Amino acid sequence: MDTKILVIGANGQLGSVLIPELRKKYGEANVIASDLQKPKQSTGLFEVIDATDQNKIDDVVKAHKVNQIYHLAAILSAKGEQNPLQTWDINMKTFFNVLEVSRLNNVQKVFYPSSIAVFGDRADLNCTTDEAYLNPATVYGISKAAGENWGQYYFLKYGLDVRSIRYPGVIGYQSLPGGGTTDYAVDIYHKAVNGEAFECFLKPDAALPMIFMEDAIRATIELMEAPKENITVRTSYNLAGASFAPQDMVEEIQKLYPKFEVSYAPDFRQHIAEKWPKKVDDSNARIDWGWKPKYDLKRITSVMVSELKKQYQ
Ligand code: AKB
Repeated sequence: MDTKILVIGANGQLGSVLIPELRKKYGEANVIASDLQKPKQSTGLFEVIDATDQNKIDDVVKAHKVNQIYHLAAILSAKGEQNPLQTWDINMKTFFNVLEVSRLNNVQKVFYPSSIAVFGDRADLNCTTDEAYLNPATVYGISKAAGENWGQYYFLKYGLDVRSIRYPGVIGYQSLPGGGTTDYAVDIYHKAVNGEAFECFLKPDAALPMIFMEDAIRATIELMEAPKENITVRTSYNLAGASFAPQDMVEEIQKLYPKFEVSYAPDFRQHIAEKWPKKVDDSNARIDWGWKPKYDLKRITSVMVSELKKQYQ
């Protein structure tokens, strides 16, 4: 049977890069992008889906004989704090809809993105393991921790093959993040390349786990392609790329732009960052499906700068 993939939340930071990769791998006709609106430059199959509408997801899954769903739609950590109850409703409702439609239509695999936001100050934040205690401090983190457990529940109760990664902050030149605590790590490169000063909303030493987009996309596809019997973690896998603080990025960028000016004005996002891991232990991902990152801060900086220079020329 052909793989038929539906990506929900395809216009977001991750989705817009994942879609072309999936199409390269599985064929243009086998990957359906969906989101609240069709993007202007959209090519390939696209369906307008509001993921709070279970019937709409169900119609699309039936019409295209979808057998894999990547559910990327969510309100992120910083934006989520502006309206906690709405964030909970949207993040949970959309995932329940995906789980139910998948169960009722015998969808084979579901991908659910979780986050380092599931952790809190009761975990060892210096090197956080998969099994560390979860006491998230944001509504986004609470919804992701609940979602991980619901994914595991559907696996245990109905045999639905739900797979999940706890993403660190994702850094890429192709798309912009929206509403996260780690967003500064993309914005900083845009400012540097444009010759603008940068004001950072975290403290200079606020170290967080980060990952380069290429690594994040490769990890996602590798996890989804791993043999089912290798998947021992049915909540969510920690995934490490590189860990660093704003001051480390600034140092690296200033090697290329010595005049790059940075000031610090920590806001509520600093409080969120303080309760997140500085570094995660991703041993299970390495053992179970062979995960290994390729990009450290130096390499991320070099690719970000050279790609953004082309964009801004
Ligand atoms: C955020 O900052 O909210 C996200 C995340 C780490 O899940 N990038």
